Amino acid sequence: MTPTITAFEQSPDGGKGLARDTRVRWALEEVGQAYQVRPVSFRALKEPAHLALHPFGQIPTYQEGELELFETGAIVFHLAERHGGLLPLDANARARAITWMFAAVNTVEPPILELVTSKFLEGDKPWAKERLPLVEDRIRSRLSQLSARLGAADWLDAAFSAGDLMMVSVLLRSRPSGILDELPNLAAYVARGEARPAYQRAFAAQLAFFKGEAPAAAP
Ligand SMILES: N[C@@H](CCC(=O)N[C@@H](CS)C(=O)NCC(=O)O)C(=O)O
Repeated sequence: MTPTITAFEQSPDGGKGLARDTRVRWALEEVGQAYQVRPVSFRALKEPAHLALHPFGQIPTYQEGELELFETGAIVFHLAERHGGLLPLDANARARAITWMFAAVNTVEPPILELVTSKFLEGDKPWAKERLPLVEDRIRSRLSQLSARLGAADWLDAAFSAGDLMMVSVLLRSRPSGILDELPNLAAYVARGEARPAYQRAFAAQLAFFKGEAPAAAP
C-alpha cells in the first residue's frame, strides 16, 4: 500500500523545503518507501474533508490504508517503527533517539516558531521591534545549549536516527534568521543532514512539486 501525504498546493516558502511535508518526505526516502503527494489549498485546509484528517487544518497528513495520521513527529515515528534504519535496535539507544525527536518538536522548535510568528504575523504591531530581539535571544539560548551537547559529534547520539532527522528539520527553519550560522558545529550538523542522499531526494521532490513538475495524487 503506497502511503499518501498532503502538502501545500503552493508552499509559502517558495520551494525552500521549509514546509513540514519535507521532513516526512525525508523519512520516507530514508526508509525507501515510495509515496504519493496530494496537494491541499489554503482554503481546503480548513474545510471538513481535510479537518477530518487533521483536526487543526494543517499539513502534512499521512494515509496508509485505513491508517490516518497527522503531526510530523508521530508520522516519522510511525515510519521509523515500521521500517529499519531510523531507530537503533538497542532499546536504550532507541529510547534516546525518541527523546531527541521529542526535544526537536517540543523544546527546540517552539522558540524558532515564535520568531516566524513575530516577523510574519505580528511584524506590523507597534511593539514588534522591541520584542524581536527578545525572541531571537531565546532561540540563541536554546541553540547554544544544543550546540554544547552536540560538541564535535556528527549526530546527537552516535549513529544518525529519526532524532537527527527531526532536529535537523527543525533547525533548518532557524537558518533564515542567521542564528544557526552563529554556531558552527550546529550549522555543520544541519549541513550533514542536508547532504544525506535521502534528504536531497526529498528536497528535490518538494521543489519539483512546488514547480508543478511532480505528479500529484488525485484529490
Ligand atoms: N505540529 C505540527 C505543525 C503542522 C504545521 O504547522 N503545518 C503548517 C505547514 S508547515 C501548516 O499547515 N500551516 C497552515 C495553518 O496552520 O493554517 C506538525 O509537526 O505536523
